[in-house]
Amino acid sequence: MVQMAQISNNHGIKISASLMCADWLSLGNEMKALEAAGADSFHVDIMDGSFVQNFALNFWQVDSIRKATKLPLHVHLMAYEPARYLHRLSEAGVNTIVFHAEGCKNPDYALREIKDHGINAGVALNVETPMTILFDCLDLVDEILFMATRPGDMGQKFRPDVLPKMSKFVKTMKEQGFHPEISVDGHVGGETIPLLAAEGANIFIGGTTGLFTKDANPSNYKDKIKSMRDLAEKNYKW
Ligand code: S6P
Ligand code: MG
Repeated sequence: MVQMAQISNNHGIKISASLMCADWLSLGNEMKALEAAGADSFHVDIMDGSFVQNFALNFWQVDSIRKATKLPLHVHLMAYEPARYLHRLSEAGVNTIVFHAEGCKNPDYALREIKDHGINAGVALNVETPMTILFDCLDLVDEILFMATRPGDMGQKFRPDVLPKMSKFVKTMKEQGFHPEISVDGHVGGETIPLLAAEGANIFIGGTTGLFTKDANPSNYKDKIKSMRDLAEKNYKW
């Protein structure tokens, strides 16, 4: 039975650590340190090499990651026809699947499939993608992920045009009485978090800009997560 997205103001600020950007030669230690430092979830990027010209994590790695933590796994699926991957991701025990609307002929169907597996369902939008792509299925969306860079890579420049896009979207959501979680991925850090939180974002994906910075190591993850969270809490508006 599909659950409809609820109207709620209580999502809370969440900081999700993007594992693609962690030190893969010591991933177990990285995950322990991030968990102890207060990360709310692990962001798991999955790419098909076609929707984006890159590969990130695979199913076996997700299985291992699942065994290593009780924190929620927040999957960002950058792939054509995402419904093909849902069953396997469900077996791996992930908590949220966010897929790209641009790679999907029928977002409505994919959202229902995810929810039927008991998993939170989200849709990611590239900066260029019009919101109208979602208008038939807003009631099914638990989360909207706004890309603030091009999907497929870390370490890119921030796209400021994501801000008016979020603003327009939030206005529409309010008019229609929906309040999905709003996440942002790409160049999320000290300079951008205040702007994104002010547009209604409550989930911040920590990559090379805000969390896995050049000076990052397990002993300073706590300070980095705290400073991301403080900035978000101070500036959050809905
Ligand atoms: C990129 C991917 C992201 C990155 C990370 C980038 O396609 O979806 O999740 O792992 O978030 O962060 P940054 O700060 O390097 O842009
Ligand atoms: Mg991502």
